[in-house]
Amino acid sequence: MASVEEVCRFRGALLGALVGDCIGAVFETRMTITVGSVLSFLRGLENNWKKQVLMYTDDTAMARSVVQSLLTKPPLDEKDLAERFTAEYFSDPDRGYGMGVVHVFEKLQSGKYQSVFTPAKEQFNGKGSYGNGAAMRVVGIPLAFPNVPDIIKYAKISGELTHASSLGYNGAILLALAVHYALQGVNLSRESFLEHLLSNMQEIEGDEKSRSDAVELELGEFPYCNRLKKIKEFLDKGNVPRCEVVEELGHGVAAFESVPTAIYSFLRCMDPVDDLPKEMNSLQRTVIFCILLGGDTDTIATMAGAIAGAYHGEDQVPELWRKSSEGYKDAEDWGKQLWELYSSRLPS
Ligand code: F2R
Ligand code: MG
Ligand code: MG
Ligand code: MG
Repeated sequence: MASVEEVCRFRGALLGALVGDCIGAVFETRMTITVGSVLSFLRGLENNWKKQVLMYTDDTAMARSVVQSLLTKPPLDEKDLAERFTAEYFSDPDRGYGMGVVHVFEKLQSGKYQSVFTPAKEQFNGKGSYGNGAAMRVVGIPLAFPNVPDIIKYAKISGELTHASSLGYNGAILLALAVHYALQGVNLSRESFLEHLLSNMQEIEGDEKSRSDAVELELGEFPYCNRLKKIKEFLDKGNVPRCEVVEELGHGVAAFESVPTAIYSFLRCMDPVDDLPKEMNSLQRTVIFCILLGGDTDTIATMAGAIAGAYHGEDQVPELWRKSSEGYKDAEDWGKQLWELYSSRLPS
């Protein structure tokens, strides 16, 4: 792969995540969203550009902290990352953070970052959060580390700062691996992409904590693997109605009800979608498809946008979407810097 093409994928991942969050946030928590309302909103951007900036939410605020920490304190300094999350939250708390995670920031700050994993372990009566907050911000990890063991290790550590339930950090690992495989582009078929994820997750979900956390929540063992199998079934079936996608894969704030949905949306939108304009590219379709599912639209769209951007590259992020999104220049700059870091870690 030529270096220009590689940089384009790294920028694509960060920009895809950014536009997914910024556009998805407009529709967050709505349950019924029509194609007409999303297209009309997007057309309105043309008239409003420069007047109205689409603000990013907690998803991007935290993803930015991960990227900045990876770039300045390699390979990953958990104390630095905890401090960045907390400083960012207290400097700008109105970005739509999860209800539980703010207690982690309060305890991290009052505990002076002495034991950075403890506050997350105390969440939800000691069970830890299974929210999608660890996954929504993880995109920087697969852009900084080229090999699977490092991605698993650092996605888990970065997740555990706020999400001690294995359902929370395993969602982050799954999303990070999806971005990693997406960076291969067309060199990897849709089938191989899913097979790689399934094989990695079988090992990850086989550990004792993953098994017991899943059973305790009555999800059954191997919840992510089972959802990856459902994704394959849906893709084989073809045109699965959106209501069935929501019914089976979810659109909620839990990682297990949103990370698989984002992966499905990316894979589904490689092909045209019946009720979306034919001229739209795959990344545009992916972001809009996620929004049309309703529920946690910013987070599902940011996760799917990251995968789609890594696969299709920044050229598929429309200029108007990019320039309407707060902080897009940082995403462009950091994409290049992460590519340099990633390349420096490739075996010579
Ligand atoms: N918070 C939101 N959206 C709500 C509406 C925001 C609105 N626009 C506004 O501005 O006010 N979105 C953001 O939160 C999600 C990420 O959350 P995160 O970081 O995982 O937080 P938390 O608090 O740890 O978990 C989220 C919720 O999940 C439930 N939950 C998690 N673990 C649980 C457990 N063990 N037992 C029971 N419930 C658990 C709780 O309801 C948590 O509050 C993203 O959507 C982001 O965009
Ligand atoms: Mg958000
Ligand atoms: Mg939490
Ligand atoms: Mg959200």
